Amino acid sequence: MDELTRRRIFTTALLARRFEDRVAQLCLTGEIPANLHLGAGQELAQCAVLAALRPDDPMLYGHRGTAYWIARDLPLETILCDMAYREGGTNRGKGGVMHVIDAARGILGESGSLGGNFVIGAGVAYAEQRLGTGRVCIVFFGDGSANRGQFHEAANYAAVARLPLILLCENNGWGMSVPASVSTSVVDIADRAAGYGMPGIVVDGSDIDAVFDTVAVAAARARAGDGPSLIEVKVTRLRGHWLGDRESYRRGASGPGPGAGPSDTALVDPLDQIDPVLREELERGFDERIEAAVATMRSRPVVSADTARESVFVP
Ligand SMILES: Cc1ncc(C[n+]2csc(CCOP(=O)(O)OP(=O)(O)O)c2C)c(N)n1
Ligand SMILES: [Mg+2]
Repeated sequence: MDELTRRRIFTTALLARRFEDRVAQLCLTGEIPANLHLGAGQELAQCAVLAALRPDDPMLYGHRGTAYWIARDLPLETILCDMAYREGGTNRGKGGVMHVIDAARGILGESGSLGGNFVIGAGVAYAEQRLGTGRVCIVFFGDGSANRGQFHEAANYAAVARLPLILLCENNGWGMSVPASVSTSVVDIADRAAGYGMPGIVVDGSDIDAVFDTVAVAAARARAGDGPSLIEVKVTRLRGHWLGDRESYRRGASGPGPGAGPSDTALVDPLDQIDPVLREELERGFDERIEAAVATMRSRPVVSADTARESVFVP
């Protein structure tokens, strides 16, 4: 990876962290009525993954964080307008935090019903293959979501049809308050790839070189017509499942506690690997950018109920 790419990955991940901290404040004061799933701890891996792909490769993202969109250069004010249900969002403010969609940037959305992404992603990959675009579709999902039935359907068909698809699991060891050890049959989700005849690779999410290289290999393979890959990135969820999560299951004696899932004391922030002097340089101007975006969001009207029937497809 060249130094420019490394800087971009660091900058995007740092911006996502700072931005989400500000969004969290706006949620707590009620200005943004979002059910926010903080990406803290997972941003660096997400940004390294996307840096290894082309900017127009279609992606179905997971629900954790905003780095996916920031990495695709979606303006912060657009994201805020989506979250605050205001005009100026990608969906004219109708989608909220879960449904940010910008097809030109390859941002195709997510399925609020976990698992939907797998089959939609396989369909997108099928379309790219048929159209001969050379694009690779990536589907981000969590370890908990890997237990959905659609994972099986999509993985099997993608392998059979040699679809240009990357299944990218962000394994943070948790599905809400449930540790992976009591919900998932394998320690490494990537082991499941063998059952579908595709490569399955485990990679440390804090090692951005390893993440970047692994995704680059999978993308080259997909573009060459050799089919899908399953990549499992081991990541740390530094915060609760969502903003309002008190995490008693992590801290209290009643929860699964250390051993079953990541314990509080074991948590290491991947952003701490960035040299403090470099970090300060990269973060310069962040607060001004974020506050300008907040001001723009506040200046936009809340989406009117009168528009509710627009853009609705009725056969
Ligand atoms: C079909 C379905 N079941 C349950 C939920 C509620 N839900 C939202 S996030 C989540 C946890 C998912 O865990 P994981 O896939 O590991 O992602 P993480 O939150 O850890 O990033 C659950 C159960 C949902 N959205 N859809
Ligand atoms: Mg998880």
